[in-house]
Amino acid sequence: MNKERLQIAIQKSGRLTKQCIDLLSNCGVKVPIVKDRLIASCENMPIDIMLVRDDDIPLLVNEGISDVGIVGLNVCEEEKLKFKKDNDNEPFSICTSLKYGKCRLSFAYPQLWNKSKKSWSQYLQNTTIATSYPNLVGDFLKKNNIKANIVYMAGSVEAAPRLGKADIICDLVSSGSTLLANNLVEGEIVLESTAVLIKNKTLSSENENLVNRLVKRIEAVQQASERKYILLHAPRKSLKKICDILDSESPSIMPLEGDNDMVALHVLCKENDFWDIAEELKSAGASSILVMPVEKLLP
Ligand code: PRT
Ligand code: ZN
Repeated sequence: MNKERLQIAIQKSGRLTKQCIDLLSNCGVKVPIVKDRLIASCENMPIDIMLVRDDDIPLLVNEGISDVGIVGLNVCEEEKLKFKKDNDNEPFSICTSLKYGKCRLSFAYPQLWNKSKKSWSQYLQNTTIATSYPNLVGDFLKKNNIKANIVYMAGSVEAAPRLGKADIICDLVSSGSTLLANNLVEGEIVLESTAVLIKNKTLSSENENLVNRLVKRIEAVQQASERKYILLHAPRKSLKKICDILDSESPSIMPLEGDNDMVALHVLCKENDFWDIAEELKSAGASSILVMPVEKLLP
């Protein structure tokens, strides 16, 4: 392995893979991914991408085999608790949170669970809980003074109550349809998660600089993805109202040749879902509304 190049570990094949590759590519890290290859070398920057299972990423980063990694906060926090238990020191650090891989680690109860008990903590008391995240669940129970038995399952956690392996589960939820299909009801949330960028604690100064540059690029790409560039024509008399709807600090306003009543307005809008705003703008007299994506936004 070439230690002069920054090693970034991402998930080889799973829910985070495509978004990781797209994000890196939008940050100018061009990576030719070759099927079944463990390492892909970036053509235009001193960066190599390691394609591995997501569960291995925290360990690879902690040991410095990989300098940086992208992994779900759920995996990151579970592994952090494991490291702390074994070594009692803080391992890798989180550089920035990403906007994808959104989910939550939640308890889920069978729909017919005894409803006479009052609070969620009473629900959990003395139960058997199946989960792939025993450290996060154990930590949560301890902080809330709950005594329960944790059963580790690597997958198909949602089947545990039906199989008689556990009373309750604690698993990742996004749309909730898996719980519904298994007659389970979501309860207390242990952790809200997105993908995060993590880094080794002792990087060389060159690699530290490269990671800082990468984080700045990621932030620029992520900010841009939440913005739209709007061009529209507005009646001069409705300008104040239209600017209020757009919630913009400083729109550019230009005259329209041969029309004294109308102006052209250019503005960066924070609203990603533009439909509601577009209807309001129309009612306020705006016309020729053009909505464009923003690729990068540098402060
Ligand atoms: O092979 P490898 O070990 O790399 O992958 P993996 O199978 O362990 O992970 P993968 O690809 O399933 O997920 C990678 C990461 O995506 C997770 O660690 C989370 O950070 C994030 N993520 C986001 C999710 C979900 N959403 C998600 N819904 N991971 C898993 N799920 C599963 C969940 O476990 C449950 O089975 O989807 C089901 C629930 O989904 P809903 O939509 O029915 O609620
Ligand atoms: Zn995994």
